[in-house]
Amino acid sequence: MSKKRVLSGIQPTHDSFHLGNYLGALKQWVHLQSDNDAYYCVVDLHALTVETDPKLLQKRTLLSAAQLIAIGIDPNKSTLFVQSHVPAHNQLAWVFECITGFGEASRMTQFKDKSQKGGAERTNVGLFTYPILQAADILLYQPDFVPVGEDQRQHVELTRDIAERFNKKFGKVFNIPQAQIIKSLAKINDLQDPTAKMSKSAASMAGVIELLDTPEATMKKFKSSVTDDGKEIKFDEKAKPGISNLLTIHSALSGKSIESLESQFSGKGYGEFKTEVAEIVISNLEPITRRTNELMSDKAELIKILEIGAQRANQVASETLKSAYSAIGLI
Ligand code: ATP
Ligand code: LTN
Repeated sequence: MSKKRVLSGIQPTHDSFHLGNYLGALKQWVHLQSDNDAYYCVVDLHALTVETDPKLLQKRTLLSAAQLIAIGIDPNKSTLFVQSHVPAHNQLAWVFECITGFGEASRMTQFKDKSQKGGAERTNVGLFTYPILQAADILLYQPDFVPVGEDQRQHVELTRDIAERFNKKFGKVFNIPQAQIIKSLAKINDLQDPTAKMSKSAASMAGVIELLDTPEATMKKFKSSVTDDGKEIKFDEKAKPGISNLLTIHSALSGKSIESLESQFSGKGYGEFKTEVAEIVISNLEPITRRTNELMSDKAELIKILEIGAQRANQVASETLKSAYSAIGLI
């Protein structure tokens, strides 16, 4: 049986990915590359919707690619590339913009949220057409599945609608992909506010564990994580959101079940438990940081890896673009 194709993307909007990205999504990417034909893209064009300093964007694009390799995305198994290295993304996005309704795009909740938060002043047209560029990212590679978090379900639905509309009007060019909503075995919450998800856009980074944090910083964040009432190490999201979050993190990294952790820590105090969770996180992150730094210390080599990825991506993408252009009447 031929391999299924998967495609996903992540924005280089921060220096470091966080534990929520890693345990909730990126570990799944690593897992998926073994049995599938995987395409993973650092979506730098999407990151332009947020105002960034050019030097910082360059650095973050490389850091994102380096972290993906460091967590185990193997550029020999997966096609790892940077979105702006494949011009077909913009070229197809224009075609899609011309077959997407204004009302349809206006209904995207991510656009509504972000434009409301930023206000009219900071809302650019790119933020509005963002999901259409995402549809091009996806459909160019004819994937079967798009592994994403729940928040991206609506964008994948729009992608399917665009593909179906195009195929119906102009003949079948696109495979209709399915969203593979990553049921985060691990939904990781903020260590300072364990009722909110760990997020890059949190007001304070004190409860956000970044993959590239130093061991000291990680230890400090765990030690000062919020403490619930009572003394017992028990999983109870309502009564003990803080401890439950730490149990989830431990379990996701150690592979031990929550029940076995509860009995392992029975009779032990919060302090000892927090330290042990911090230690397991540190020992998992240490090789990731080391490998990321190694890759960043030889940027020429890293760029070479990304160029090879871009070549492979360009081959597939330019074929699809050619079919789409021809179907719609561009000579
Ligand atoms: P923002 O809060 O700015 O939207 P984010 O930190 O949520 O950013 P994204 O770039 O939206 O990160 O997410 C990348 C991937 O990581 C998505 O697939 C998302 O579902 C997953 N993810 C993000 N945060 C968590 C979390 N706390 N727990 C589990 N998965 C997460
Ligand atoms: N919008 C996504 C990132 C993204 C993406 C994609 C995901 C851009 N293009 C294509 C999957 C497939 C996000 O914010 N997580």
